Amino acid sequence: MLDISNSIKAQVLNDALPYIQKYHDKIVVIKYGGNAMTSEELKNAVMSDIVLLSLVGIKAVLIHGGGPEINQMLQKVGIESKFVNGLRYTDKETAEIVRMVLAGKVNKELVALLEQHNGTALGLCGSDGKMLKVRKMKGDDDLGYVGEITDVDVKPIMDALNNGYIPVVATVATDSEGQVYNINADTAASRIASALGAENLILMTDIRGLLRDKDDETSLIPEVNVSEVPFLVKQGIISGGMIPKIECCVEAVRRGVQKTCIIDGRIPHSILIEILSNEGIGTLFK
Ligand code: X2W
Repeated sequence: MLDISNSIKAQVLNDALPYIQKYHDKIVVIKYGGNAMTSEELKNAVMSDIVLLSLVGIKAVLIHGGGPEINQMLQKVGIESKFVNGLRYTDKETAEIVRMVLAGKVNKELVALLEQHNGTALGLCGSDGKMLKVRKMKGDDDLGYVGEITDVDVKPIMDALNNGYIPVVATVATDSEGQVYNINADTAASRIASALGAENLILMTDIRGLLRDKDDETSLIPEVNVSEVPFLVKQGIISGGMIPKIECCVEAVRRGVQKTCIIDGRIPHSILIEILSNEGIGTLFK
């Protein structure tokens, strides 16, 4: 524990005041990816940050992934994990396992952790209250039951927020025939943030943000205007797995989310640094 004097503690809190005021009553969507759920300690730090935001009057919505946990479960039952352009090939059996892991395990664990930090959380998935309408994703490759969101009904999330709950959303949904669809959590967070008219969308992952040189963590690009994105892709600075992630940021900004950022969930309390200070952390898209 860092030994800091009481006056510095008071100064830190006082410095946060303008940010608390700016975000008061505003919706902040936090996407917590499975790659950033590396230790219990980190998960606890993330949950306590979210409880703190909620207690100072910020309407925090937690959308989670859980890719590594799905991989583990598939391995246990002897199904091979297959990805096409970063999306999991999802047959009927895999879709059931994805629902079990995301909505059954990861979602309930995060809710329980928030409760342990004295937050009041409500776990939901895309099927609850018909929140996410999905159809089979179209494209060159057949990905099986990977869902594309056609509509978001924000009522279940708004009802939870207006009743003082922190909504925790697993990104699986069912179609009108009851077929389960697997939805990429970044894409879902982007669509949900837009539909909510969120002030901020934060994608928490296991990288510092967008790096000019992917092997050099000090080459972080702190801010990107979404109009520069095609140029950065052409230059190869945005490549591979970063392309779909950044597309989610661009989409959210285009659909009216003021600020979208990719931050490093491995840094303790990165959410608080991002929202309640002028430091910022990671890469901001606007
Ligand atoms: C993802 C859903 C979970 C997710 C999957 O099956 O892994 C698709 O790929 P992370 O931890 O945020 O990667 N869905 C279609 O996105 O989790």
